Amino acid sequence: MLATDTKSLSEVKSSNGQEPANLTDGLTDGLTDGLTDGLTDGFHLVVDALKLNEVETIYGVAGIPITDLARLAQAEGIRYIGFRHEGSAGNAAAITGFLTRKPGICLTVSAPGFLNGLVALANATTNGFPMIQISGSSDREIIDLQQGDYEELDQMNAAKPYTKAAFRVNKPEDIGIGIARAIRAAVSGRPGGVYLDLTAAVLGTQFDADAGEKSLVRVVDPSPRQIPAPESIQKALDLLAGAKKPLIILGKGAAYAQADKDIRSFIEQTGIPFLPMSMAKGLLPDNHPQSAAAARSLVLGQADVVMLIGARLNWLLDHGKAPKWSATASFVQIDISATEIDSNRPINAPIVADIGSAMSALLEALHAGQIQPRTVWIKAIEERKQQNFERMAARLNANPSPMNFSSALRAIRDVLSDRPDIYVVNEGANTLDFARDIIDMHEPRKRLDSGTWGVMGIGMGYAIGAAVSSGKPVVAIEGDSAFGFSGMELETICRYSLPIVVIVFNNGGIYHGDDVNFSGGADPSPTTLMKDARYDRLIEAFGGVGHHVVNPPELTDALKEALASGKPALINCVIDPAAGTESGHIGNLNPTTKIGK
Ligand code: ADP
Ligand code: TPW
Ligand code: MG
Repeated sequence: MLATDTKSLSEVKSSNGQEPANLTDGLTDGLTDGLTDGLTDGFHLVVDALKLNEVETIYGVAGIPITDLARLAQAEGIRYIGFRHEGSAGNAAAITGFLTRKPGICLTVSAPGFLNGLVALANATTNGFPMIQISGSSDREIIDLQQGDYEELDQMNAAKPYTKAAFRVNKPEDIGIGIARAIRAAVSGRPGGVYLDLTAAVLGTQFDADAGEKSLVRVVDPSPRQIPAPESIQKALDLLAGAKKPLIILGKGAAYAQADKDIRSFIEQTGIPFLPMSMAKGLLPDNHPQSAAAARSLVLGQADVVMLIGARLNWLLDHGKAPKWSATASFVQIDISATEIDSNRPINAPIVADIGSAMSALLEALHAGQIQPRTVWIKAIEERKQQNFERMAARLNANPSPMNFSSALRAIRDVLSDRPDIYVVNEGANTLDFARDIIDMHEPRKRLDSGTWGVMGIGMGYAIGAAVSSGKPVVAIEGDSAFGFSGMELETICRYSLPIVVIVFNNGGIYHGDDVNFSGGADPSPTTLMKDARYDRLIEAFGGVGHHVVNPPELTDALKEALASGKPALINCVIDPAAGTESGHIGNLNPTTKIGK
């Protein structure tokens, strides 16, 4: 059914034999009267199924064939947040999944809208965030014969390689089971992105209301506990008990698990130093005495027994290999995904379980004094931390003009230090690396960043998802390049009047703003962005407040004012174009030509 959007709405209504007084009334009447008339349709069944499973928010971009679905969801009390690009809607859904442990929902139109959303869905899968992308699709028969339908694409099969699961609903009576399967696939085991294809025909088809209601499924216990084998707990404790230089690494799986109290308890009872991965910062406060973050290279290089809690040994941890790591270290790994074990390095004591169950089993089996890191280990870490704190303080307290990353971040850190409730979204290269090291987090799941892929473009989507799902303020610290990937969502932020402050670290480029065109021609270099761009003026176009700052006191004032207002704001923060380094802190991964440019 490829009627225009308004036509399809009136088709649904006319089935009730009533003219709605206005759109919203009509939709509400349509739902209840449809039932008394004995008829429902795919649109209504999708909304009913989502409501039955306590979906509170849909993030999307409207158009054929899902416009009425968005309208109906809104009319029925699901919050609908309309975006300017599906990538950002998808990112908002993904981060909502991470924060709430329920799948975030992204709604997209067929073919191009679907593909725009797919990057975010793939990113959710890569990061282990539960998300469902629901997309309308065109006529199956025409797609399969490639006869050139409006927005023709075999979406389900396109989605498969990038998702945890991909389903298509071909009959309205299967909507309930399709949504149930999508929810369960998204949140069970290692969470991930799930694609759910709804054909235009399924959405528009009318169906017996009683049978429709009976076809809906309320998912029971979608992410069941995965209890660890007792012997795996014992083995892990034995290994840790024999350690001289133990270390715990907390990853975003540990943050996702929401087992905050037990994780902290285990760390404090054992006295083991811990290192948080970037999105696990704040699980224990960054200023906790056992944090080894400021002695990272020392602890990675010297630990003899390492316990990974919800962290993969991927590139972010140098694959667990020498020279960054000791070649002789033994490993404990807690992960819900059995196939993660031994992925990069042999794991001596795997605990395949959900982290909540694993931590409580560990705490239960742990005897007082059983695990005791050697004093020399703790002292060595403490000394390295002090050295590094001093080095960092020197950089933070310098006051170069123009600002560099450290001096700007010092100002932000000081404003945020008494606002642990604020979410920090962060992307960029230098902007990401410096902010991760300088901005301390004090509460779990408050830092949201480029994650496993190091992807650009999550900024505004994550900020909107966090603000909408939590009702709390968000500060997004963005490289000027990073911001550009989702910058148009400033309009979305202003339209919904969300408490989001965007700080653009404007160094005029990808990595830095002083690169040259080796041809000697007039075009800017590949990494150069507009010099002296005024990003603050963008938000003013939508009624938000723009600030332009060139030194730390101005930045402090602007941020304080923006946070006090609770309104959308953007601070254009001028950073020395020469301050950044190529690829930030991962220049080692950047191949360069040795032959001359
Ligand atoms: P980081 O990037 O912070 O190091 P990763 O995303 O690489 O973290 O790793 C997270 C790991 O946590 C994944 O291997 C995932 O399977 C695991 N995980 C996610 N949720 C849970 C959970 N509830 N219980 C156990 N493991 C989990
Ligand atoms: C989807 C490649 C990594 S970091 C970056 C790009 C384009 C931008 C760095 O500049 P920025 O930060 O944000 O101004 P700063 O402080 O160093 O100047 N496309 C995608 N993802 C990635 N990671 C890239 C390109 C990249
Ligand atoms: Mg930049």
